[in-house]
Amino acid sequence: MFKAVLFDLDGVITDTAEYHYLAWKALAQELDIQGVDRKFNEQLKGVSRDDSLQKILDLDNRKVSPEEFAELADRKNRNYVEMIQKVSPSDIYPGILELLKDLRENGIKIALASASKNGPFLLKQMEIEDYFDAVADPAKVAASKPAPDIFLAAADQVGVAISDTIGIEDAFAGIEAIKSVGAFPVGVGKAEDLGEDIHLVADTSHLTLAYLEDIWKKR
Ligand code: B16
Ligand code: MG
Repeated sequence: MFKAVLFDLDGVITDTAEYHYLAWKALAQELDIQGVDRKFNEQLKGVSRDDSLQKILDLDNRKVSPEEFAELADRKNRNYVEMIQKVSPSDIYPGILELLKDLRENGIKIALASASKNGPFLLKQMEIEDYFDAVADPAKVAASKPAPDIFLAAADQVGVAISDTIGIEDAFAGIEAIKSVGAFPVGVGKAEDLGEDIHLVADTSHLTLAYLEDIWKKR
């Protein structure tokens, strides 16, 4: 049986993926850069703040100084942080709290493998930080998703071999990261965004311990 579950945050535990999208869209509008729509946004999911900004600037071949780049990233984050102040336990996606409880009762380790530097704040807002045996720090890993570093760090922090873990993700970049190191991926979303070759759930209400045990056995 698997020994740990490595959770993505934005788009898996709660709907902050939407706030990231709205904050990037607002920034792009201020910069008069076209093309930050929902389809393009799929490319930003799971991608670090700086890499996301670079992808947006590249849409318009826009070149900015390092100082301006830092200011833009900071501006987006300030807007995003304002949006997430009201996040509360009622924003936890369906089924996630039950899954956290069941994992804990069954001695399965729980770790956060989010690219977001706002992850610890959000866990606190949702009052679920005590369920997490470890929170990997995205500021300390060399490369962001689709590199596997954050998942490797999360598995390492709970003392479980990566091959004994399930990684749950809503982003293509995250699924790539999980696959590349032999963890077992479960996607939240659509095959057209995440691929045909992995187990997918349409929404988190299907993410029960029984479901994870079942697909693990059949892998
Ligand atoms: P921050 P995840 C990712 O979180 C988001 O999907 C992505 O849109 C965001 O740019 C990234 O975190 C960095 O977030 O700006 O808050 O540090 O999906 O890996 O939980
Ligand atoms: Mg995500």
